[in-house]
Amino acid sequence: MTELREAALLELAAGRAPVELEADLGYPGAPNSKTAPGGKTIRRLLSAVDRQPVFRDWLAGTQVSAAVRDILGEEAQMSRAHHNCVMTKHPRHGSRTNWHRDIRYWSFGFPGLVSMWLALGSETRANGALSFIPSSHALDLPDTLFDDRKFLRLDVPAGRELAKTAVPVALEPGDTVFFHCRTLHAAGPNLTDAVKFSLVATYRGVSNPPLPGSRSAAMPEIPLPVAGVE
Ligand SMILES: O=C(O)CCC(=O)C(=O)O
Repeated sequence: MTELREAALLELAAGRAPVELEADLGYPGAPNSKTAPGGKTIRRLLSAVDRQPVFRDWLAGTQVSAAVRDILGEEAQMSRAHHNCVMTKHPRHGSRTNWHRDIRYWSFGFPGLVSMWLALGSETRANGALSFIPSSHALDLPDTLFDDRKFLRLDVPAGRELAKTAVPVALEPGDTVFFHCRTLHAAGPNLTDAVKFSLVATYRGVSNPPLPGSRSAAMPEIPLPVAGVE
């Protein structure tokens, strides 16, 4: 954990591309533009797996592989195209993320992927921890319940009722959450004065490749160690 955290701090200080800025996303609370105050605030240090060996060792290592295999029920690969980042949430300019499903812009044979979120420090309501809507991966929700960016609409009663069932998940450093790519989740802003760091990745089973030609297929994936030869 110390090595992972130190690597994350180094990478943020260096700010090397590829990064995604809060201003790129434009979520609630983000700076309006790259030239506005806080406009260069980093939201994601992308390509985590190609930044520091310690990230790759964790993200495609035996511990995570075993958990992912258990969850997916088959051998798995890590996507380079989705998540694969150190997610940072900054005080002041770090934005809120409204209710969404990770699969919303991804293209795979079927929606059976799992995301992994490793807390590199404490995650609490105060610094923008995640909340989840339990069992929402199994709900067949109409498109009309989502806005044009595929966030759950809270201006309709059904959306508000669903959001009431949310469970906030406080994490200690080293706690890891695995969640279904259809599970609705959200996170608030960071009201503390320290940056929050999380290492985030997504995995798919070998039977579920990305659709050819899609953004999901645009980068080579990373096969995880297989059972028995770890
Ligand atoms: O930390 C956050 O704001 C949540 C990020 C998130 O859910 C996502 O990028 O899918």
